[in-house]
Amino acid sequence: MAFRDILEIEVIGGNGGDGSMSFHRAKYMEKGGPDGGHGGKGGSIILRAVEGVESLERLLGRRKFKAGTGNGGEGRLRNGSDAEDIIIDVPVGTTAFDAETGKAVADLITPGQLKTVARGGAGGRGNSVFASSTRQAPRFSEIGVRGQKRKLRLELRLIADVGLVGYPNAGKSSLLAALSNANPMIAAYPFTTLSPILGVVSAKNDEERLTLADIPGIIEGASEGKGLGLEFLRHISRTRMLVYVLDVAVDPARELQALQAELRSYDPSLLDSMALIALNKIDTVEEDVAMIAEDELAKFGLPVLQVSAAEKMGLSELRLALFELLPSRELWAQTHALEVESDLIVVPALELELREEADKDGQVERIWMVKGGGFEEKIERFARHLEDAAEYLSGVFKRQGLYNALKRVGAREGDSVDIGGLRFEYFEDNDDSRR
Ligand SMILES: Nc1nc2c(ncn2[C@@H]2O[C@H](COP(=O)(O)OP(=O)(O)OP(=O)(O)O)[C@@H](O)[C@H]2O)c(=O)[nH]1
Ligand SMILES: [Mg+2]
Repeated sequence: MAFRDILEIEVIGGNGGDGSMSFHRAKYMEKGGPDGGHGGKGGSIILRAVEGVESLERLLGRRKFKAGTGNGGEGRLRNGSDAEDIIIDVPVGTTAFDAETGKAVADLITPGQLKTVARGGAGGRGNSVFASSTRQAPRFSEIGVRGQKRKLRLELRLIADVGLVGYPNAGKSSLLAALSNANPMIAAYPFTTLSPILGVVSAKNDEERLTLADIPGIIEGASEGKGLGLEFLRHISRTRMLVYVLDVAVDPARELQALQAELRSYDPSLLDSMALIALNKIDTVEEDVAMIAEDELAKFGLPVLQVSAAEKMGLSELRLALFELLPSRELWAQTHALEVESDLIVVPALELELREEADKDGQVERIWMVKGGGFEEKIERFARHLEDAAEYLSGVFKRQGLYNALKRVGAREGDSVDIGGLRFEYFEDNDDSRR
């Protein structure tokens, strides 16, 4: 079975339903008031972290997720219903990146955590809301906002609680086998373990559990591609605690120093993780040799535990230390969670550019091209009844400060304003009431 842990998917939020343009009809009434209801919200695509899934494999076969469109509003003030959100379950430890920008969109590290990755569009408003004393029969309504659409790169990093790191042959797999339910391959030659393996460790009382990850051995020069390289460190970059497994008989202090240098070159924050040293294979040396090694290792400032995976020595102390020292998920997340994109909708910055065009009589017409500021989107929403909505829109633009902004860059009475191809006449904003 291939271990798929990087996957690209496409997520498409549903469009909002359109607002309705309708007028009340009743017997004996010539013309009733506007009664168009609002459109419902489009469905969003949401990622949810679930425990107990170890690969993204589950998602295979389906690469595209599209949420439904909100229902349209109707007359008699009937609002369209919202479309349902689509929830995609992914394993705890999944990070989603925007495939185009490379930015992190979601970092799911605790079970049950949710993150919207493609927003459904808001529903359009019906014509009833646009009625005012001066506009009693608005002949326009909004269309729904388009849903967000993008490609995501999902990356799964095993979120084991504890990661075993060490040189090849140090006895990592032997320790995993001795402490957990896992059955890794163990052999007296380096690079026996070729891909990460997880095991579940139970506390003595059997109430608490933690997961332990065994990864291929690391050697000096791994950051330059020696051995199996550092690729597998990705899997322990999200563990909350490291156990350095060292063979007591082969200069453990030197090995630890080399290991830490490799880890540092991959990701310096790995060295800030909670860690302890399992000084392994103590059955192979005299007691004083182990004591000297332990003293030497003391300078690293980490707890040292003497163990023998083969002879099952010191294992209950090691197990106890794991449960005692493991930082809580919440505490860990405070310092290690990736910075992800916020849920706020970002309005692109307003850009104003003056264009001068000669008309057929040789008169120069000044046109202000407007980009950003959310104005084009605003117009798009009235695409169905642009002419009828023009006066309303002009008022909105004024309230949102467009004309003031134009004035600051030198707009004059008689200039035109072009927003997404639609032309308005610029007028001086003499309204002092809002100062
Ligand atoms: N005497 C003794 N031998 C051990 C002990 N722990 C592991 N070994 C032996 O050391 C050898 C390597 O053990 P592994 O557990 O495969 O080592 P590893 O660190 O997983 O090695 P790689 O997967 O190659 O990185 C095997 O022959 C084990 O039986 C121990 O505590 N005492
Ligand atoms: Mg191994």
